[in-house]
Order: sequence, then C-alpha cells, then structure tokens
Amino acid sequence: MRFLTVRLPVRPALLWALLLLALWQAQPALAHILLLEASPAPGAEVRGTPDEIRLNFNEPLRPGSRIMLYDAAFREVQGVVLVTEETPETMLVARPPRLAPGVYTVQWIATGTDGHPQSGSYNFAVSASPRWPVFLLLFLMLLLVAGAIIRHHLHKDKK
Ligand SMILES: [Cu+2]
Repeated sequence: MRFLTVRLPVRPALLWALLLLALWQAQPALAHILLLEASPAPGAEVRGTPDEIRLNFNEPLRPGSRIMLYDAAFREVQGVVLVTEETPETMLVARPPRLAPGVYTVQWIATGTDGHPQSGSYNFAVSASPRWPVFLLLFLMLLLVAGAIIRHHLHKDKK
C-alpha cells in the first residue's frame, strides 16, 4: 500500500517573499507627492493665454516648489509669476505672460511633506484668441451706419 504524500506546492521561501511583497504594497501613504489635477489640462488646447496655470497636489507643498513654462523650442518662457496669495497649500499657481499661439510645456517641481522634490511635465496648446470682439465691433459699426442712413431717409421723407 502506498501512502499519498501531500507536498506543499510552494516553497516556504517563496511564501515569505510573497508575504513581504504584500506588506510592501500595503505600505501607507509615505509616498512621494502626487499631482492630482492640472489646469490647463494635459493635452488641452486653450484659446488665448490662460489666466493661470493651476496644479493641485495630494498634499501641502513646501517652499521651493515651482512651475516653469517652455515654448515649442524648449526655451523657458520668462515672466511666469508664482501666485502665493490666497493659494491653497496643496496648489501651485502661476500667472504666465501673454503667450503666442503654440505648444507649451509645463514643468513642475514640488516638494511634499516627506521633503523629496518630485518633478513632472506636460503639454498644452495655445490657439489664437477668439475673434468675436472684432466681429462685435464691426457689427456695432454696421448698426450705427444703418441707423444713420435710416434717420437720414426719415428726415428726407418729412421734408
Ligand atoms: Cu518621497
């Protein structure tokens, strides 16, 4: 009569490795700072210069965190001003100068509570600003001219 020998399919060392891996994966949020959302959004096309570049992170930022902007030729755009007044502590906000239509790269460097500076980048595009104010102006001028002509004719009829 033969006994059935039950053997563990997995060796203990492998079990330990899996357990350690599981523990490592389950480690709480001692992780680096994370970018949660951005405006303009990555890949967005904005009409005209955006008022602000706003980056929202998952934790408060430390001083030294900043935003840099590069044009399509990767030249740094000068005159990008970091807005610190009334900015939530998890946000990086910068005001760009007037931007010509084109593709821009936002690069950020952010230090969170663990003190490790992280960085990242993304693109957005600026298209020509809307033309409707010009059309509105032309339309108003047309109205004025039409009004003047009508008034002129009414005046003539009365004579
Ligand atoms: Cu870190």
